[in-house]
Amino acid sequence: MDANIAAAASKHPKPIDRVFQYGTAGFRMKANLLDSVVFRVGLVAALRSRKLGGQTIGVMITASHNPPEDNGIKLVDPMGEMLENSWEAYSTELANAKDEDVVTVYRSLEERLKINKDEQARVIFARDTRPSGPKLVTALVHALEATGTEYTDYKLLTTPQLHYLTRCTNTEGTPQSYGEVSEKGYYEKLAQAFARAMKGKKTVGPVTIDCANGVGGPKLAELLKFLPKGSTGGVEIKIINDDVLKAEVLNHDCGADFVKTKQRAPPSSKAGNERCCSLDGDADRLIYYFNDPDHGFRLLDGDRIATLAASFIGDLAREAGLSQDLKIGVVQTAYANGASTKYIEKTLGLPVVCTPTGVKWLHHAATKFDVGVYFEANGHGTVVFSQQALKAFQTKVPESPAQANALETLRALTELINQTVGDALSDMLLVETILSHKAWTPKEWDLTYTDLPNRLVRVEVGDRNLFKTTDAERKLVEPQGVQAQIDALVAKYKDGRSFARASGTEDAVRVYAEAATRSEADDLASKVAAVVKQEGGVKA
Ligand code: G16
Repeated sequence: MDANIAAAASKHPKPIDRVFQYGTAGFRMKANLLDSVVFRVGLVAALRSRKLGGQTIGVMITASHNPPEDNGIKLVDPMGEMLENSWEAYSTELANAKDEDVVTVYRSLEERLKINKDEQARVIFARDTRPSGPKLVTALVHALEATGTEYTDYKLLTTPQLHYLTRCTNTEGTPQSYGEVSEKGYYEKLAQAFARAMKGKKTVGPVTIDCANGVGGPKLAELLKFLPKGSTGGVEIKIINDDVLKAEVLNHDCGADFVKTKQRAPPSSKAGNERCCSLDGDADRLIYYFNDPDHGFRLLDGDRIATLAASFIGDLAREAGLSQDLKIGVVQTAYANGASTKYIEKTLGLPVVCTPTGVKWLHHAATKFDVGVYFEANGHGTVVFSQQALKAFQTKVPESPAQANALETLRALTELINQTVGDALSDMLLVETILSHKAWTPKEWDLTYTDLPNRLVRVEVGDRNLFKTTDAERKLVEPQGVQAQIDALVAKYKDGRSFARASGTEDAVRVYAEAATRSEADDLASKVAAVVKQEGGVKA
């Protein structure tokens, strides 16, 4: 096998002088630099599967919200979660090995991690619609074949579909079975759960969905075939930005990242005051918005989806007589609007936990609750239910028809929500369900609390790795003295808050600022950005 790996590795040489790092969501960069990385991640996937007794590992080739010329790769653990943290370092180690050392590092990891050489490795994989995908798949397949790994190529999928299939594959035929192991099984599960959750309810008017010209477009079109039709229980969906043939339009002037960072609707969106939402390039993020006749563009971001879901599930748990038995909590990051955190703690009366950016951190923290609602402000998130919660929903004997209804809706939600990872399609159906139950237009949703004006700025610096944070990324420890400068700026603004952190998916530092007024938030953001720019070194 060593000779096979060495021969295959020689077809995928590492670019000299490049240092790779497993970031917020795997490896991401210009696609033309990724060939060797993908090959080596394939080797890691084989090792990980064998370490876990031959359980199936998922591999997703995508750069999500990044521009079309980028690509990326990430690994999915057997239950559909992000790769265990310690393995990120092993992936980075193998990705950076010299070409001639690939086999040695592979064997050394096998040795150090006490991996059984005879265990059969299993991997499933998929990719988004980027033109670089097929070539990268070839590199991945070379690694899987050189290591004798059994694999299934699911071709084009959204990232959350790949997470779903990974969990289904590993739980098939067990009491924890997560669903049928097929793309069709995914649509059927979501559609059936939606029909149950919507029983007797109806959505108000259509929802326009911007698919970022990514893989979410064709997959949403497929999902529509399975969704209930008609005025009761159905949802009228208008799809826009679903062109996957023109590579250059992916995430361009559209998509969840565009809407969130620019704080405006995609120029292609013609919707008036009705509900609109945007997915990102691999359909794991969701952002809602609408045009308020009185106040113009209104953004309903990940914080809003979290508060909507937490309040709805909290109400259902109360109606079902389960509120004493279940610990419900919300997980956010430093990007969460201060007003949302206050609303969750003070109005909803629920605890909030803050973690660093990256779904892996939020997901982990959410599993500490019976109902853990986690969303990043950028629209990436989901809800996870503990075994105790699932059992309670199944076994609680209702004492009234209202309790029976609440329990049935809770059970339907556990099926509707993709508990493996944030899933824009599943989250969209969740939001539609909740708005229908509450008979809310987006305006009523928007009125639950008032966001503090905020601004997110992307700052290109010489070396983003100079920026090191602590306290869930809310404070900089390096470069020295920069945090003091930020603190001094923040102190000048009413309700001011700001932080800077290196992106894990782009070569940039992100600066977030919020304050009592729009002009103050903008002013604070640009001043902090200027400090970051000045301290960020000069590009080599
Ligand atoms: C990925 C991660 C998210 C993260 C985002 C931006 O999203 O999965 O958790 O919020 O990157 O991360 P950063 O600020 O470090 O660049 P996606 O949708 O691009 O996969």
